[in-house]
Amino acid sequence: MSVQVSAHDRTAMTDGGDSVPGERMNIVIGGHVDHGKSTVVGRLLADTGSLPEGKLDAVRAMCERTARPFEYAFLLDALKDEQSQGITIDAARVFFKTALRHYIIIDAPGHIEFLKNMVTGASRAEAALLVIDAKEGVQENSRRHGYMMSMLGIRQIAVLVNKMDLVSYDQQHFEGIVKEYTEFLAKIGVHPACFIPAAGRDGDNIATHSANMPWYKGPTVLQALDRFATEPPALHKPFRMPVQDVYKFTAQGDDRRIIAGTIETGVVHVGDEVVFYPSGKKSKVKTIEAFNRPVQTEAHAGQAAGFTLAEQIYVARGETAAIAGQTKPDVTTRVRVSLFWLGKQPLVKKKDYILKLGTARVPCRLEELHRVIDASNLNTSETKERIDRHDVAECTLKLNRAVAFDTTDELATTSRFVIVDEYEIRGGGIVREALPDRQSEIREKVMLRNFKWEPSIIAPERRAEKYSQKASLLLITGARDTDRKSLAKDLENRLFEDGRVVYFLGMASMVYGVDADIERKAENRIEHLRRLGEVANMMLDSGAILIVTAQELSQEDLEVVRTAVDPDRIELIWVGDHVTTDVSYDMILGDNEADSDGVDRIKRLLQDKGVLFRPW
Ligand SMILES: Nc1nc2c(ncn2[C@@H]2O[C@H](COP(=O)(O)OP(=O)(O)OP(=O)(O)O)[C@@H](O)[C@H]2O)c(=O)[nH]1
Ligand SMILES: [Mg+2]
Repeated sequence: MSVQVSAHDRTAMTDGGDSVPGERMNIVIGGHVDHGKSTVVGRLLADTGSLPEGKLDAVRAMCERTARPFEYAFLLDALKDEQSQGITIDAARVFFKTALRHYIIIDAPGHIEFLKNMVTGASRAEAALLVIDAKEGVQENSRRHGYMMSMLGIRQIAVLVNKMDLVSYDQQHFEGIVKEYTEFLAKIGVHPACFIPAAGRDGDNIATHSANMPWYKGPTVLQALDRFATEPPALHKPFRMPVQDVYKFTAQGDDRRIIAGTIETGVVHVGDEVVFYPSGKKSKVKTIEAFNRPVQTEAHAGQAAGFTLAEQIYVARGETAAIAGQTKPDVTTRVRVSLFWLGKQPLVKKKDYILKLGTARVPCRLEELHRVIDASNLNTSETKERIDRHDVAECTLKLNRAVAFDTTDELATTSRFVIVDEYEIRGGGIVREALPDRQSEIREKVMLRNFKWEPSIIAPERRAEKYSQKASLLLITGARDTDRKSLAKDLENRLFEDGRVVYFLGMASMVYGVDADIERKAENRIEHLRRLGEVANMMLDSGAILIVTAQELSQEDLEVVRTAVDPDRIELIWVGDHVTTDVSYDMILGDNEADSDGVDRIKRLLQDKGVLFRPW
């Protein structure tokens, strides 16, 4: 029997399942502070004989030495200390087993840890234990945790009414709590499997039935756990694998890449046609690369996997792999979500946050707030202008670029996200609905174009290596009276002299050529930009650096171009002291800087961004 408490595992390459034989189940334990979560877990370990030799005695002796009363919760601390060796533990995972299966209990010490674990954790919980102190009764966090569990899709819940010794094992008292909490949970759609009167400290109804509560005929905690159904791996669902990393073979002349990630749902076979979203690029699976496993022809939900593709397409971390013909993920920059906010600072409009969904990380903003719910009492407000700590909100988020995801009704796992503020996770939730954005129509076209794209036998890296540059689009924009064109031409000349593959594309060349069939009217602006994006995309595919000038590009204009051209390959330079639009730029050149100094500065920017490879 192994017992282990470890920092929760975020490495991509660990396999979700195969190392321990037999069935496994992840359980999360929640409840108000001090209601006895850790005690219950410690007791479960002790009573199932899952502790390392002598551990219990050692902790008891330590308590005696320090004249402290023994606590089962100390067992967990002792196990943690043993294993952590300096790394911060954010969610303790405790292992034990019954005759039926192996369990991993996640004693998430707070909301944030719980959220992290459910959304980004290696071991997502399938079931939950909610602990309520019999004497204190249902408290704020008993409700909040219940809400969060239900929101994140945990359907199997057992409620432990703990510390029954403090209420003289009274059945009426127990029934009162059952009634109150059942009513609350029913309002949020949760129907617990059972309520168990228990005393964690003394082991009543934990592993064995308690003589103190002969009136209780239901299951012990262990029995309740064994009655939970394991979720079968989601094999029958559409295939989804968020791309974690792309590894390149380093052998000479070998330009294959391994697309790696953890498969969330479904199965992939060699020969399957995979499509990557948001780009819509597709290729066939050539080989499935196993990590420390024999070569295989399929990989399935729960596994960390990698595959190589028949054609060399450019795929990056953050995209999601799906299989052609199966239900597609949604792709958009506007989502209606339910989220939990845990930050000290409220979530407000006009402020940038980072949304992490699957392996994608995108800046986002709160666009509209539809409803705010206080999860501790279910009070609702439709007039609040911000989301305070512990609020649950229904709102619309606007993302800085499109991501692929599923709605919670379609595929729960790929609908979950967290929100990062100031480098810390401060909230999270689920996507309820994909909303259209202004690029929806273009995006459809681009996805089809990518789907149909004739891949080159020359991989992008080969061109990059040959030309010592990363293909890029430089958009030079600014207010009406700024001289962008001379700057662009000087830059083109300079880069050309340096031996770069570079081209300046004048707007007139577009307007009277590719755009000859559409008038220069405001309502055609998006179509002009789409075509510009398509031309740029081809030039970039050929490995070139393309320079384009345009007057007063707005953020929306940029987003249209970014729909057609990989956003990582665009640099935007604003010329002029005054920024007259809302566009986000990579560099600004003042009124008097658009000269040869300006060209130098742009060159440096391109070197810093890795567009121009430095000569050493
Ligand atoms: N009387 C009594 N006290 C208990 C029982 N179970 C736990 N306690 C006590 O309740 C206190 C809190 O227990 P913990 O297990 O640390 O509670 P927790 O929920 O893990 O607390 P946090 O992790 O701080 O939120 C400790 O002093 C325990 O000894 C019980 O069945 N009866
Ligand atoms: Mg605890």
